[in-house]
Amino acid sequence: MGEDQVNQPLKVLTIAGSDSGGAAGMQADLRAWAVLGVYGLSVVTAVTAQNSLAVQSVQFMPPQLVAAQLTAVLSDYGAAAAKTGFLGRAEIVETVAQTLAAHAVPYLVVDPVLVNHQGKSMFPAAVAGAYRQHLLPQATILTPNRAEAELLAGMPVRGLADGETAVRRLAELGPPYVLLKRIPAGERVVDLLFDGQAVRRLAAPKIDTHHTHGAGDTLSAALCTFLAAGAGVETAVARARQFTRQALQHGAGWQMGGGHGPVFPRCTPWQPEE
Ligand code: PXL
Repeated sequence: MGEDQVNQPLKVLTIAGSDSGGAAGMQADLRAWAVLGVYGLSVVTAVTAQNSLAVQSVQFMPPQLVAAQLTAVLSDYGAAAAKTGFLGRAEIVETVAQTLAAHAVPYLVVDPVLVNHQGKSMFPAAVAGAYRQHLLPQATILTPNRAEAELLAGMPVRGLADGETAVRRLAELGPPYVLLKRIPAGERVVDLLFDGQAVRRLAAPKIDTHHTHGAGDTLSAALCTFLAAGAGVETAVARARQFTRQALQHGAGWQMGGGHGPVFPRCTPWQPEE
């Protein structure tokens, strides 16, 4: 995928944090994009010092530097689609929303990184407020996990019935599509896709692994690619879920570090020419 008629690659943009451990954040996005054969632009919002056990330290970029990176790439390359990941500061969320609004990016995937994999809120409450007020009105699709949906919709999501209410509430904040990920349902996990009319239940078997670091990033990066390439949202979501499932299966066999290991999309190894 990725080459268009005028011989240039499909360009996609991530607005995300750096994960020194290489599992999540922009490293996950750029890796997914290399495997999918598209050209990744990357605006860094924060640098994290982290490994498989914990995020140990974070330094946020000044909002003006985030805006300068965005303007630099969008005024020259442009992007067929963009995604946001780790933004973490209300001022950064607002700056990203304002700067994106000044450029025509056809699709925006908002992966609201707000809660860590232990279910703890990562940032001050004002950050979720900034998403609601500034960024969600511009999103094509919002991809929260259960805890992030609870925070943004302001309601508990105990199961599928709550989830169906939450996706409708979230869509009222702006995004025409909402993908609420990973609601446990017996032996399966269910993603809910709301398209403004109906909620679709997308079930998959649980994959038995602790190595899920970067799964959400990989899913939203893949989704961004398929939207950029012109797939409809439903098809793009189906392909992104499949891509992520394969990356989870691939990473499940690895033991890297002492904790929560990475997902890793499968790719064909490079071969030297004969
Ligand atoms: O997986 C969410 C995520 C994204 N980006 C960065 C992160 C995390 C989770 O900790 O650190 C930089």
